[in-house]
Amino acid sequence: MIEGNVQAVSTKPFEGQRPGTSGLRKRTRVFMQPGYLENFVQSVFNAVLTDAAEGFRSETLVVGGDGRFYNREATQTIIRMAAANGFRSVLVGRGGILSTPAVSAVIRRRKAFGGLVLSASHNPGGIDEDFGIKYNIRNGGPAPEAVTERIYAETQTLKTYLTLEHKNIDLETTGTTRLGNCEVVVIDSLEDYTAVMEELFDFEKLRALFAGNFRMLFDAMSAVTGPYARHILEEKLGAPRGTVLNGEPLPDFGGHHPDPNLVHAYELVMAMCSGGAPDFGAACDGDGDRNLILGRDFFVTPGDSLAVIAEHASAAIPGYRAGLAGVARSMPTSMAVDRVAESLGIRSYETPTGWKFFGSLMDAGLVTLCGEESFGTGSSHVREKDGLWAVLCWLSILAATGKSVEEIVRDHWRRFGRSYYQRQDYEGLDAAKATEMIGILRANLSLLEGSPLGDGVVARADDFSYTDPVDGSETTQQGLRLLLADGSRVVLRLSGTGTSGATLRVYIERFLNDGGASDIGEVLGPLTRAVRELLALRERFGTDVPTVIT
Ligand code: VG1
Ligand code: CO
Repeated sequence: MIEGNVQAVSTKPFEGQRPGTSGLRKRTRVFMQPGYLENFVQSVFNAVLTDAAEGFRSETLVVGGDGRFYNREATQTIIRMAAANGFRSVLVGRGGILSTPAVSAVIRRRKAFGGLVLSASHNPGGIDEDFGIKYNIRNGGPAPEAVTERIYAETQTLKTYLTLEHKNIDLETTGTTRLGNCEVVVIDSLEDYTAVMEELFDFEKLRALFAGNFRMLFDAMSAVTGPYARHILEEKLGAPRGTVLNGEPLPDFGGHHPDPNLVHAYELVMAMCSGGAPDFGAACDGDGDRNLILGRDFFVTPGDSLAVIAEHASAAIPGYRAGLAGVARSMPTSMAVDRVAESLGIRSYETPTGWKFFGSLMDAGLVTLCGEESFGTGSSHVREKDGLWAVLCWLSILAATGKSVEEIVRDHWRRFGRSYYQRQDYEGLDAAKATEMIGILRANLSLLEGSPLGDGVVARADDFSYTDPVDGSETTQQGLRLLLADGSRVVLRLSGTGTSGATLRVYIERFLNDGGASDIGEVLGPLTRAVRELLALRERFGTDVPTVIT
């Protein structure tokens, strides 16, 4: 029996609580409506109750977020609801703070039942910006689609949620508070994550790197990785103070997009292009699962970064000394890593967009490394993509090879050839028109086969669907693919993480075994222009200029 004063509060379903690519993301004010967050959280609990052996009585829930506006209030609400729903314990990051990979690490190391991550990731934060919540399962990874669909079904019929009356928990100090039968433990947000990094990487060697002339800049973008990066890079590895820029997590991320790409991480990009730039630059997103890798005046695309890490992991990183079981990438991600996998004699799996599809492959021991074109890289050490981990991978490769970032990538291109690759985003489109456009193209895909596109010919056109090789689950409509006769590709899909309007993502890739010497604009130009015409972007939306190119 739960002590205290559990209350069943009557509620009515809210529309639109279906989790997208990565959890439920909405405007913050939408989340702040009475009952909105509560309904979703109760729906999660209802949906996963049958996965718990004896109800939640012997189970632990992890809660943490990226510190954005409403993080603390939401954390207090979830603590009360978890206690009322009978959880044995709730582990909360101090200050309500846990990066996404840290949530995954805590769930795994402390054998928790699952966790709730409060974040809208790279989306801006603030009362007029975005908030989000995502449920992670026992393996530490995002709930697979079968679970998110169950959650969504619950949101549509929910009548009551459970909570109890209790004053707010002090989130600022580590320690334990009892709420009825539930132990609420405020934990050090950095401890579990740092321990995992120390298991994987040779901190001695990295300390020696910083003890020499090597210098880096890390931009935490006023988001969650600030404390993690300061602790690991500056305190543990001895990088000079000031290595971490924007290291204080702010509820509105200083008014910026915490999205580590060439557009939004401009402060870092400028520093890396200036005279006297350091050897290495990196940044992470709002919740710490994405990464940007820069050399001196040199940008490493996420697809190349994944391929380079795969190429060097076993030689440069102790945690991967035994080699890689396999690799996986989301379908729109460049095929660079496939070539490395081939040379290593391991398999490369192609999954739909979103980290939830990698979990079953990692659990089954089929893959060690995974990556997405959207600045996400990770491995089986947790079940989320992991920004700082990628930074430590690069530091390890730099230390092991003694080469510069640019030399490492150019060596890679010489050995494997280069996937010239770009993602062109058109944000803020009219959602109905965008959906209609994709629908028309989907219906006419077969007509495109055999017809010219830019300077090539479409050999095959399809709508990507995926059957999970481990559990057999099927996922359809994951992106339109135009596969050209020369191996080039164009992929088109609509974003599943936005909160207003639609974002069209156009992914363009062309492989050349030219040592990487060509100009990317020239290589991709003809296909870029042809796709704009094919989609009649100007006619439909009044513009054919992408808002962000990565
Ligand atoms: C985007 C990316 C996808 C990534 C997802 C969550 O999704 O394309 O690769 O997994 O964001 O990343 P979409 O549906 O908008 O294309 V994160 O760091 O925002 O949790
Ligand atoms: Co993120």
